[in-house]
Amino acid sequence: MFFNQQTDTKRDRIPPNQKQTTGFPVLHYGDVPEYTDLGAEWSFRLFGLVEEEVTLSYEQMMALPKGGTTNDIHCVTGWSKLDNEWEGIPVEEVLKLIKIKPEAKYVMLHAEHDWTVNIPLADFMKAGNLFASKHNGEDLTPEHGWPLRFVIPHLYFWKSAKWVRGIEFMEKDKQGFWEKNGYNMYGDPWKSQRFAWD
Ligand SMILES: Nc1nc2c(c(=O)[nH]1)N[C@H]1C(S)=C(S)[C@@H](COP(=O)(O)O)O[C@H]1N2
Ligand SMILES: [Mo]
Repeated sequence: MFFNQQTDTKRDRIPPNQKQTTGFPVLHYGDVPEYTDLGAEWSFRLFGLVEEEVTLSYEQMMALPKGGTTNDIHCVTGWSKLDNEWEGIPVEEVLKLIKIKPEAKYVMLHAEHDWTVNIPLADFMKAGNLFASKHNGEDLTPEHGWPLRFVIPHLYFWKSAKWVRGIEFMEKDKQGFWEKNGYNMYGDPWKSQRFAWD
C-alpha cells in the first residue's frame, strides 16, 4: 500500500550487514596480471584426484560450450551489487573433460600469482557456477579477472577467483589464500560466515 514493492523485494536480497552499491569495486591481493600472448602464457589445468590430468590451452578452453548465469554479489567487506549477468563456460562443461576420483570432496581453485581458494566439491559442481569471460555484456576488464574468473553465486564473492588457471581436486579441505588469513572456510553470506570463528 504505502511501500514500494520493488524496493522491498530488493531489500530482501541484501544479507545481514551488507549495503547495496551500484558501482563495481575492485578488490584483490597483489598485482593485476598482464598478458601479451594468451596462447603462450595461459593454460588451464585440471589436476589432483582425477583419473587423468588435463591441461587446456586458452583456445581449447574458449572453444568449450558457453552459458550464462546471474547473481547478486556479496563481498565480505560489506558491499552487495545486485543483478550481475555473467557469460562464460559452465562448470559442468569443464567437468565433462575429466573423471573425478570418488574420494575427492573439495576443490582448490588456483589463480595467477599462486592465489588460491577452497570450495566443497558439491558446492563447486552446482548448476549456475561459471568460468566467466564477460560481465553485463562486456569483456571482463583486467582488474575484474580477465581473461577468466570463476563465479559462484551462492557464496561470498571472495570465493569467485579472478585470473583462474586451474582446479585441484582434493580429499580434505585446505585453506586458500584468504582462509589462511582468517576468512571462513565456507562463506555463506546469508549466515554471515565472514571469519573463521563465524
Ligand atoms: N585471484 C584472485 N581472485 C580474487 C581475489 C584475489 O585477491 N585474487 N579476491 C577475492 C575477493 S576478496 C573479492 S571481494 C573479489 C572481488 O572481485 P572484483 O574485484 O571483481 O569486485 O574477488 C575475489 N577473487
Ligand atoms: Mo572480498
